[in-house]
Amino acid sequence: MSDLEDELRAVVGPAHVLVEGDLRAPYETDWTRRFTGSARCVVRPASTADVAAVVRACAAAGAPIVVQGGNTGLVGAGVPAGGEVLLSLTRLDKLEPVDAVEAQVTAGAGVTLEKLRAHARAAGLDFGVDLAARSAATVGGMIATNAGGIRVLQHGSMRAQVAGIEAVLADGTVLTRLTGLAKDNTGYDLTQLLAGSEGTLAIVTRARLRLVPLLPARAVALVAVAGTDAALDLLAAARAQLPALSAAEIFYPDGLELVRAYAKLPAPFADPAGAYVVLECAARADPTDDVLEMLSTCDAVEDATVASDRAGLERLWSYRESHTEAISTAGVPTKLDVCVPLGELSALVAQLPATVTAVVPDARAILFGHLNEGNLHVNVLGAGERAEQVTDAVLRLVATHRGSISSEHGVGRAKAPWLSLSRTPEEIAAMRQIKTALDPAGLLNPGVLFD
Ligand code: 2HG
Ligand code: ZN
Repeated sequence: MSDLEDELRAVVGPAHVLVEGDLRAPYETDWTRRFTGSARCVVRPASTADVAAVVRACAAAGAPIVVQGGNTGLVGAGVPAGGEVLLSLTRLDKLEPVDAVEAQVTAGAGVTLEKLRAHARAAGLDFGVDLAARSAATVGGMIATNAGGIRVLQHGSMRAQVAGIEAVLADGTVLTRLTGLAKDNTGYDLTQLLAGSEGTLAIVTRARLRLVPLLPARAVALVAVAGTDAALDLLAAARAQLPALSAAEIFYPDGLELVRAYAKLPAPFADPAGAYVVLECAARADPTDDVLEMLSTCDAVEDATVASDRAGLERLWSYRESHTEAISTAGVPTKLDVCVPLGELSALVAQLPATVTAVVPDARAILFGHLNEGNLHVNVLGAGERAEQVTDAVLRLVATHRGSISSEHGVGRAKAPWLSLSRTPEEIAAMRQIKTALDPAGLLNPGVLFD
């Protein structure tokens, strides 16, 4: 094996440089099975110093790098296109003690969301971002993609939780800014620049994260409504009347059918509905009465079921959270993650099925997502070889509704050809200048973000 692999072995130890195909394989295909490519080798550093040494060695050899966290990304940004050194950061899993006065914690890039959350909760606090892939998704990947999830309504997305960052630049330089000062106007905010940069500007190795109050009392309502317009009426009522509102999600009958078959769940209501909304309130005292009162006065509600005990919460959430897995069991989906102003959502939902079948008559689009942000996950089953044409048709439709072609999953490789539907030529040129300034040789995540 070449000099570079030997150098990498000297940095991380021979056991953590994987060159054989079967050892590399789990890192080379994404969760959806749609994106796959072979890496030159997989390297698993255990510290920031290791990452810096690995990057220096790769830079000297001119070897491109693809960075991977929990490999739960959905836009092909964390798997190789072909021939890169794959840097897996899951061994950077150190969690420092919670700072209860600042309500902050420093976490390694490889810490999973589930571990971070348990750590925060053990200290009487909580983490503000939550998403279905919590057992595998990592802090570094969530920062790199500016992950969203089900609590954006209450706490904002990942970037809002990041108070500081440590990262390795493309030449191996380490930037460390982990103090987490509440006010700090001393020039460019490099932390926020890296959040959402999809591993194209630097490699996040540690982060200083904000924590939020732990709200132990929760009430969840699964609500049947006539369709998207009624769901928006319900959302408006919930936003106006429920200060403790922490999540507002939507799904439709075809998604429900897949989820019921996959998760063996009963029909939630006696009669089918046009759409289903999950509302959650989180507070220090049981918010159930407030939820019931809002539901009883909102005309959009056709039927509803409410739970506040742990098993009931999990059961109602599973109708929404099982969508991704249920869809993947039915086939390899073309995943689109779009967002439109709420005033455009109904029209988009109405137009999507015909937009998809105009390209592939047998394909179908399963829609679900984060109602509060107008963020729809459009999962197309049956697109086959025409996935690109379906993507093109849907993303162009979204652009006509003044929407974003990627609401929370990022651009990755999957959406890079369509970036200009969401960003102006001037913005893209400025973004490219930043990329060139920080990674002149284009070694970090080539092909991600920019086509
Ligand atoms: C979710 O909201 C995730 O559940 C995954 O963002 C969405 O599978 C998807 O398309
Ligand atoms: Zn989502």
